[in-house]
Amino acid sequence: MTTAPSRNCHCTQPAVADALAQRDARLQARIAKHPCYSEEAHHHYARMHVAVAPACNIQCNYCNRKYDCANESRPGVVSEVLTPEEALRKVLVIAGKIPQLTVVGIAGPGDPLANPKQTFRTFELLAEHVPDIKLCLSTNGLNLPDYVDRIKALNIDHVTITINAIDPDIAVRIYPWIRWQRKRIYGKEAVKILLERQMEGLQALQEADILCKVNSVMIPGINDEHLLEVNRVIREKGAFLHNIMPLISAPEHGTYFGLTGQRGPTPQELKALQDKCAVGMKVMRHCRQCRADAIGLLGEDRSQEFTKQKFMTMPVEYDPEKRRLHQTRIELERQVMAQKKAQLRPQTTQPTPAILVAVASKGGGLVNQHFGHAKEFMVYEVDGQGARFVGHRKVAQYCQGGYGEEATMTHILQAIGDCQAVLCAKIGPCPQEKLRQAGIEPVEDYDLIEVVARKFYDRWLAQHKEVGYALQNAE
Ligand code: CLF
Ligand code: SF4
Repeated sequence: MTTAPSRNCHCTQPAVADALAQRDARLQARIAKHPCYSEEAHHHYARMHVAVAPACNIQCNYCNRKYDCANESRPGVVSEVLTPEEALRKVLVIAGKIPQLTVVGIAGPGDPLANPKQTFRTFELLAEHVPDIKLCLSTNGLNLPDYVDRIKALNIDHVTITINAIDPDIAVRIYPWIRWQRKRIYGKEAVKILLERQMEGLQALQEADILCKVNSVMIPGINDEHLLEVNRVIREKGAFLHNIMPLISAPEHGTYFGLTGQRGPTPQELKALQDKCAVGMKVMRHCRQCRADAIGLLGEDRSQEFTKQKFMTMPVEYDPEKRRLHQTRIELERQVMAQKKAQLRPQTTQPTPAILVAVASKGGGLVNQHFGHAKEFMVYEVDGQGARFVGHRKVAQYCQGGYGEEATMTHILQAIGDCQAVLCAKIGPCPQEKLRQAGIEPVEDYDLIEVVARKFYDRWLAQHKEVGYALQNAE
């Protein structure tokens, strides 16, 4: 049986397309200045964390309770705990000094929702006194279902849940116990409660129209393959973004995994899993596993400039109008950059080989940092279609004031050995030579990352075609 086309068909399809476009535009506006939820925004906007939440209600095997919550932080980092009033003062000081600060998050040092009094008092103060800043929260999820209404009422639009497993048999290898209804519960009984509560929380966020990012710590041999299943389930339940972070475990951190020799993934393993998960949903690759008192652009850590002793004596210069003007200038720059990027048409529709390049950048989406000053390199995958950010690699800074460069170069070569080039604003003759010896091309330039990457790729491809033709002829 054939069905006659609906008489509404032609007029409803554009309407549906319009509605979808409007929904996308609304979504885009919600994340446009959030450096974690938007990869593009992280080149321009800063976040800070206020460490007001010391206690935790679960134990993760990658966490040592002396340090910050490792669900968002690198293990081994200790942050100064603040009262809600101190946190407000800190934000007022820093919002004046860093006008591109758009987000304040609470991510520890324990679990924010295991410290609801301090967490929500802080959010209330911030909502009242710094209304132009977005609020953000990261939790293990155990207490989340109890607080979604309160989160919504405070207009907290971004919530992260760390979900490392959906299968209790796997989760039990990650979490030894939880504290639940005033009792400590161990083993499978504990993880079943935790996983149920995480799913319930995710569902409630979805119903409340709060954007949810899921963090997962990739632990090779325990949950690495299983994270594909986690990805599928959270996608179905409406999570907005999946942030798969590498386990960091070293014996000196004193964590269970560190002491038992559990390794973290290699950058290649992490990228392979992120690539698989990226097929069905947005994947975050620019996470820096920040401290619970992190400040600045992702990748720069200015927390030591604003210790409690320092910020308590600094003047409050918060000025919403100045901040608005500064951010307007950023948005104009972004528009210019977007136009420039739009002119970079794909070089070819034919598949061309993909290569990796390492980029030294201080932010702004530019190649604008000296090789010797970089503490991390951003890694881009480039092919005939364009350049895509795929991760970053922390390195020891090459310039050590004349000492120790040999050792730092060894470390840098280990970190970016799979890249074909380093794109940077300047590089001295000595490191240039060492990079070339390792088969990595040093490229000096100052422009949009995508522009410099494309110029290098075009040269690289032309050379490799020539080599390919020469080899073919030789045969
Ligand atoms: Fe902080 Fe987290 Fe909010 Fe960002 S961090 S609470 S969502 S404002 Fe960002 Fe830092 Fe990664 Fe977290 S880079 S650790 S994902
Ligand atoms: Fe540590 Fe965070 Fe896990 Fe609590 S939730 S045990 S603070 S990593």
